[in-house]
Amino acid sequence: MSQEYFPVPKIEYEGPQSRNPLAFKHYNPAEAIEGKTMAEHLRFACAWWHSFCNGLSDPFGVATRQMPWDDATDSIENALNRARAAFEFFEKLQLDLYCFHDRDVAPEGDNLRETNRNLDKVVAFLKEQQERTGIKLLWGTANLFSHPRYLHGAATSANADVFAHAAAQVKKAIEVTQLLGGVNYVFWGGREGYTTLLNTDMKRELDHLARFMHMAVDYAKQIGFTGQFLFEPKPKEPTKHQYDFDAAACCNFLRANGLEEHVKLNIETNHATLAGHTMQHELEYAAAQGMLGSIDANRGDELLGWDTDQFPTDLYLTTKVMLTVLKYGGLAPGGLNFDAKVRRESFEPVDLVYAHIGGMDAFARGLKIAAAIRADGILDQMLNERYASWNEGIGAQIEAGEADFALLEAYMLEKGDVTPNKSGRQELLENIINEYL
Ligand code: XUL
Ligand code: CO
Repeated sequence: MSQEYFPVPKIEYEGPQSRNPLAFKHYNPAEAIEGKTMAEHLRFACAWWHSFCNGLSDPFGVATRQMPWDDATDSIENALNRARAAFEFFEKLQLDLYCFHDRDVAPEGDNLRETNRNLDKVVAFLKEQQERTGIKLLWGTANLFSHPRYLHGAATSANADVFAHAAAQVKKAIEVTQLLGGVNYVFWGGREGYTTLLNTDMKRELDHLARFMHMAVDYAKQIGFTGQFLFEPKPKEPTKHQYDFDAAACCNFLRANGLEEHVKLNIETNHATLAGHTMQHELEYAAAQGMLGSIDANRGDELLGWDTDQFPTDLYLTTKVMLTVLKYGGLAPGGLNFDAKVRRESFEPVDLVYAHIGGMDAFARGLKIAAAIRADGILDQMLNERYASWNEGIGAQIEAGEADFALLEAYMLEKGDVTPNKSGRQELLENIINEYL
């Protein structure tokens, strides 16, 4: 038997009464809610980079994490061991899906040809492991930000050769995502943004980014890749200003460049809060535009102003996320990818197990609570009542496009003034949510 990297048994559902820290208390994959299983609703995915590559160094200190699968070399054997650890982890945690960047799974070589060969070797192993376990790829992506060649960005670099290298890298990343049956492909900005406008031609850079994404869409079509493309908003980090700032900026960019038919959004909690929004705001905005594709599930820290990528454990947050997800009919082919890492002080392999159990249980509870609130119907009822004036009379006429300014003036001259407003009832609504937590 190959080496065991995570010293835990398979994590099973034991129910809310269990005191076993190595069990799910709420995530019961086969349990049906609103006609689908929990596994189908939640579509949990593991993020390869944080889980198996990130040693947890920070600007003040070196890596602390024990990673017994990693010999700190750039060898293929090391990459394969990392993959063995990953699949052991997915199986033990009942994670049906995973996500990766090309450079997470295979080392960069001396040139692009060698790098692609490295990737092919590891991807063949990943395919075998997927076939052995039934675990699938939620999305693939390309790392266009770690290597020094990308210091000015990739598709928005001032250097055309960098654009070309990034294009070649994304071409290959789409190919391996297709080979592994990935159902989405993600574009996160990386260093697509700027630090000072003094050296930046913003218009030119935005045009280049659009051209780049069109090339990806065209290539996918050419090779028959049918996965969903996703654009991931983030307002800052690593650059001062990222072009993919928030859901609204991303929707505008996609529409302005004729990409809205081909690309949806991957919304991440900590990116939403860095942009000064709540996660639910970003989800509602994207979904209302028909652009909600997938979720990177994590959270920030309310006292820290950077991307802490913590595991989500706040039930209020997961409940609100699941209320929006259920309202818009679910996430598939998207999913809930834990784009999260353990704290630098939590350096043992078992900490990654606790982290995922916590995140999965928090979302399972959020799902159950959201479904109970929906079954009760009180929130919907109060919302409908608040907008009741639009259901008939002048409101219905406006919504149907049957009114103009002259008609509304005549209506109001006749009426004299508006009917009194109703209370917004925010405090009562917040009390109602708390009753279900
Ligand atoms: C960075 C981030 C990325 C993307 C994939 O903040 O979220 O990991 O999700 O490139
Ligand atoms: Co992310």
